[in-house]
Amino acid sequence: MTDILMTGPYPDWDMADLEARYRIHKLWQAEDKDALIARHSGAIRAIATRGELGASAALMAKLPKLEIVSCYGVGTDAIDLGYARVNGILVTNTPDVLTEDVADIGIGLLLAVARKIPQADAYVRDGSWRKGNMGLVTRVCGKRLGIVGMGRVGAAVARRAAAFDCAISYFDSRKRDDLPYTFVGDLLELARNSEFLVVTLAGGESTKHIINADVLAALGPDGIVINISRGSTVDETALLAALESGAIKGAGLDVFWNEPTIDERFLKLSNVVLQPHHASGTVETRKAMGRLVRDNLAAHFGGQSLLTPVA
Ligand code: 8YV
Repeated sequence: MTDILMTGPYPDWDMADLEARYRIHKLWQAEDKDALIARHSGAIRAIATRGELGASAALMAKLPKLEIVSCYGVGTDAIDLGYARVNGILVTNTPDVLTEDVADIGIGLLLAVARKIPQADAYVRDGSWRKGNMGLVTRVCGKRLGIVGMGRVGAAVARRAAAFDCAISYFDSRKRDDLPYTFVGDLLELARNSEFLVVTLAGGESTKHIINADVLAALGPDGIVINISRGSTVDETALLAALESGAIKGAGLDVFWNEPTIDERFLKLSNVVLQPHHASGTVETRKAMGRLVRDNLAAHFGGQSLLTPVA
């Protein structure tokens, strides 16, 4: 049996299949992780990881027989791709299958923040409604929506926002000639001309803190930020200051800098809607993600081409 190191759990339906085919070493359950790795380092040929957990160079370096890292997630920012490339370690991820669900949450968070859906729910439950009507909220349809990062998820958010009659502009490292939305090469200009910013960029050094104090100031006091990418893309110190001072109106956040131990200041804010990094967390998408991880591993160990290799 082939030995696989798993950094975190998958749903039962994936675990059952993986455990039937491979010898699985569960890093997250090990009291002494180094001891587990040392015991099996000569046998482990694959790492099955999750987007947020990734695989560091330090971990891969401890596994001399490592051939492949298969990631349950599209984002590979937590995997040291440079180390993998230099050492001939293949990497796979789960693109496409999660795009639509992540985009749904982008729009869902925008509606939740602008229309104050959680507050409205609480208003009904706690009896406030019997004493009078709730205050008015912010419209979403027809507004100017800026998308930061026009990849698969960005395009899926744009398709949904178009159905809300939003005027859609986007910032990216390149213009997408295949899409009808307005390209803005300057992020500050995009923020200045948008009422809502939806961040869908990949994580990593090149996008770290790209949403900074200047961008938030340019978005202004009527602006709402939605982050469905990685916590690293937003300067959280600047975001928290802007939310606390009213320099922006609100934020909808699925991802955070220090997950899952997020900055407690977020919990005190009434102008945010928070999600536990769960944008792809539907049964349908997670089944497809798990299948892709397992199919990539089966393809590799069966001598076939990978389904979704990371370049
Ligand atoms: C998952 C993700 O929540 O795809 C990604 O990059 O971050 C998410 O879809 C995560 O990978 C599941 O562990």
